Amino acid sequence: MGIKIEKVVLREIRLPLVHFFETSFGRTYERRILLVEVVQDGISGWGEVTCGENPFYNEEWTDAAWLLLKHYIVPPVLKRPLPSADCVAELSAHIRGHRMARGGLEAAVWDLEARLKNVPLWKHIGGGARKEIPCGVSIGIQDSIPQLLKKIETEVNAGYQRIKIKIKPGWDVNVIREVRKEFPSIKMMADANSAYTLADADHLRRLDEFYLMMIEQPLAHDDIIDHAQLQPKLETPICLDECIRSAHHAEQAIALGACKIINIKLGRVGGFLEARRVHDVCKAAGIPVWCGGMLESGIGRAHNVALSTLPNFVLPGDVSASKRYWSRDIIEPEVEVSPSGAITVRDEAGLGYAVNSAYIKEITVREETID
Ligand code: OSB
Ligand code: MG
Repeated sequence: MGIKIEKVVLREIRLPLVHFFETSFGRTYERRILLVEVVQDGISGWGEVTCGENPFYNEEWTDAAWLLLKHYIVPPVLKRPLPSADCVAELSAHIRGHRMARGGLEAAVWDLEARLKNVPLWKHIGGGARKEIPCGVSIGIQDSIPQLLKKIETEVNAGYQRIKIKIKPGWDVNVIREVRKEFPSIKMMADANSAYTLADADHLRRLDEFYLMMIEQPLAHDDIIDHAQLQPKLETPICLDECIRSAHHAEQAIALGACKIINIKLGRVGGFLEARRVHDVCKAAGIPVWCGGMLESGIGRAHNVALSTLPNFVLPGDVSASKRYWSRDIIEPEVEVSPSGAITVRDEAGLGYAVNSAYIKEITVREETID
């Protein structure tokens, strides 16, 4: 069965976060999310561009992604027979960077194809290794340590299987020590979002005594080689996030010993085709992976659930319940997490969740149809 997309609708929605989210590169109160709807024969596939509001996590941001989609990414796929969703990534492969913008469209076409075939997206991408997705949470930098301890307690009581704490210089060893004192046996990790340099190696080594599962992306966003220098100096395994934008980067990082774990984000690598390639490279090398998050709305969250059913997603990811982020999500039902800290995979076709178009309409601040 071929695909022939009649039109693509771009929408920007505004969604205020229930609680601000702070990383080493800044604080977010409200998300500006681009949704991509691809339509064929009256059936819609949905994608989400997972970039931030500012070009701080990587080079992408909401306004740039809109222009990229409109001028470069959407036109080549329109009104043209495509053998399968597998072929979409290639049509924008000449674009440097901007993988989240590319991935937003690519994921929408995977959803569309799954719906046309009437199969769940997880099955369509070759997943299905588990029906229960183990969940962790990512907790941002707080105004005080007591506030952080309180948040952690809430999430541990909710059943989440591991706690990730954002760190930056001045909010790291001192904070992790207090958390460990209070929670001696939880599975815990730290994410620095590139806030350190190799000159901080001795400082980062002080985290070893807290037996973290891993430290995520301590060094520069584009520097695999420095991570390869750092890893032998630490007992704590390094997990790469920002550095891994393709399967080739994963191969290089693994060959150099730059990490022992990789976080896969669907958008960061440009969609399902490349995410699966990264997954396969890691699996062959014995490197476990987990699914990262970008404060997604329900649509991106549903994609992440599907991705997390591939066999090598063996560690709890950052895919957690909708209600941690939004007072109301744009899908129905919302993503829910069980008291044992897992999301049950759904069997409906495509995303497995209904997209609430009426609510999306209410919170849309701009919309453009490309046909
Ligand atoms: O580095 O994993 C990250 C959020 C925005 C940008 C980067 C990151 C994050 C998170 C949040 O850690 C994960 C989530 O809860 O969606
Ligand atoms: Mg990260």
